[in-house]
Amino acid sequence: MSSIPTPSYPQHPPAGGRRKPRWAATAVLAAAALAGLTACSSADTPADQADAVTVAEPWAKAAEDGMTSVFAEMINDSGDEVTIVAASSPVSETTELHEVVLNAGVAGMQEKDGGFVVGADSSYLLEPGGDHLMLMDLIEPLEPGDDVPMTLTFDDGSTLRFSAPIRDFAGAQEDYGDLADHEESMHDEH
Ligand SMILES: [Cu+2]
Repeated sequence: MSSIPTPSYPQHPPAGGRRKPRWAATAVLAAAALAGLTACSSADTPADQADAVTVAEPWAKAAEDGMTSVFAEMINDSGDEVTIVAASSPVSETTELHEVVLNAGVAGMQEKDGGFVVGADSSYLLEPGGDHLMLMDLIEPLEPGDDVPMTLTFDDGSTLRFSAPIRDFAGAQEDYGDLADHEESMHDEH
């Protein structure tokens, strides 16, 4: 390890990758995760991802049973990217982070790979026809006028709670035409 071979292609020198190898970034992330786990008081951890995010204009689509969606704008006021990796609610058996994708021209839903990444000083919109929080296997009907308690979990382990008022929503029915298929396929996996 005392000598470094001369690069065969000096016109293509190794770029930033050599100075900041991938494992260094991983180590930093691991350290951040540990810090998040050991420091439980939010007052002591201003760097918590949850503390950087404000949830604006949340709402949930009214539903009798089955599955429905929660929408909001998530605003990141910090200079660092944050990632929402999970969500939960007491009104549903499971909650997933979904995106809408086209499969052979047909809109369908699937879990968002890697979660919802909110860039530094940016916002991330959850809206009908786009990304959303999917409440699956509702435990109780969601009636307009009530609120849905939601919890978001970030990849540093921090959590953010908010309430989503329930609204009737008649738009974007084309999205919900796929819900039956989606629900069936989800149940098939169980
Ligand atoms: Cu969905």
